[in-house]
Amino acid sequence: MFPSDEKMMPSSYESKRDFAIHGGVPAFSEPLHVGHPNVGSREAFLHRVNEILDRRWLSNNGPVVREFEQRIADYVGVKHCIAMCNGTIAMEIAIRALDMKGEVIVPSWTFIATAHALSWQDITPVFADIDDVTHNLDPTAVRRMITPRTTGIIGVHVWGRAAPIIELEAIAEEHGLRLMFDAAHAFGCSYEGTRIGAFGQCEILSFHATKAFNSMEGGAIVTNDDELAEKARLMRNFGFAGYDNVVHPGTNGKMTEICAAMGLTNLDSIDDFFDQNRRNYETYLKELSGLEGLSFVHHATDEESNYHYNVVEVGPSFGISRDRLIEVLHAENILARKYFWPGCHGMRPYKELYPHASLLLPNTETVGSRVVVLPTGSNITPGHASKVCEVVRSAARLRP
Ligand code: T4K
Repeated sequence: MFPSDEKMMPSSYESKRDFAIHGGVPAFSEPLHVGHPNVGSREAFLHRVNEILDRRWLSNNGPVVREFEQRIADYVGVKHCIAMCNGTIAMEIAIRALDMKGEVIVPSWTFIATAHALSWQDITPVFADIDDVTHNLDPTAVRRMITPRTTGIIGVHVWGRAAPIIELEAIAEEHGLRLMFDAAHAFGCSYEGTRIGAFGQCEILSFHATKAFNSMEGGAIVTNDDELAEKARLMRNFGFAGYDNVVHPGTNGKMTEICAAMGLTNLDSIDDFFDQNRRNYETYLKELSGLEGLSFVHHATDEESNYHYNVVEVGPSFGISRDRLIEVLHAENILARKYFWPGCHGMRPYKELYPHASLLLPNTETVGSRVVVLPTGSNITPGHASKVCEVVRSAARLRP
């Protein structure tokens, strides 16, 4: 099913150090992406699409969306999955359904959507610092940011590793705050043996094309709370509770049948996707460990993981700077990313709100200046990953 490793035998690249950035030939003729989509059986997908077209039911809670919701709820192990058109809308609806307002504490070290989902609804995202090893929220920093206006916390399971769930639950309980999780990275990951998706009052999933598991575009709210699920379902469809009867302010958050068909198709191949990701992760880990100045952000070994993010930190003792390494990798057609540099607090809408936020976010600042995310996915083999490692090792010997 996957491209053969043989096509990507180790080259003499390292010994020659013929960097494309210096006019040499790129290590890869085609770009290697961080988010190249995983695609399951084409036949199964097209079969589903034909059925959808025959049925002429394309959206508005159709049968494929309902099947998809059931399969996701079963997979995650929750009572309810409310499928949405994307993860951002799912988060906006969850925030509103939970009646968050005023200030909500989030990490700055997350994709901008987490902060935007709040500010889009006139709620102030208050950024708390992260743990510099896991890159997840630091509970002590969260406590420091609580004010009388705080109504909630959104924890993010960054890179698929669980946020400090127990500690955040304790803080939420102590201060009477709502708690939800942004699990956009963590589909298929677990925390103390329980699949992520079942924690807090609800969790948000993203099935964007670039995720380990995708429905092209898509997202969901997953929860065990019946009332919240019902409210979110109404809000997803303009607040309609039947013909001519609107009972909530709402929006259009509906998933299409075609997206659900893609989701069902990919769900059938999910073990293959995660296995391939794990093999790539293990290759990166083995071949880059011990390289001076470079450290790996590990996936939890005692938990389930989708192994979708291969994250390294480039420290001061690495041969070249993080940004120079990215330049070298891009020149070699390895489209590594600096996700989420410079952090939400460094992006214009929030920088203007909190010009001095960096003083309160020292770990976010340090991590943000060091992270490089390396390519993976079902069209990248351990052979490719190995060659990427050769480039990284050679780049370490370049001088600024
Ligand atoms: N919370 C968190 C923590 C998130 O990470 C995200 C989304 C959300 C919430 C919101 O969920 P959604 O509303 O998106 O469902 C991507 C995604 O657009 C975004 O979904 C994702 N996080 C974020 C981390 O990454 P970009 O800016 O990296 O996309 P782009 O176009 O640069 O693509 C990335 C790489 O993938 C490129 O090398 C090209 C390649 N690619 C991309 C697409 C879409 C392909 O090869 N094929 C494709 O179809 O944002």
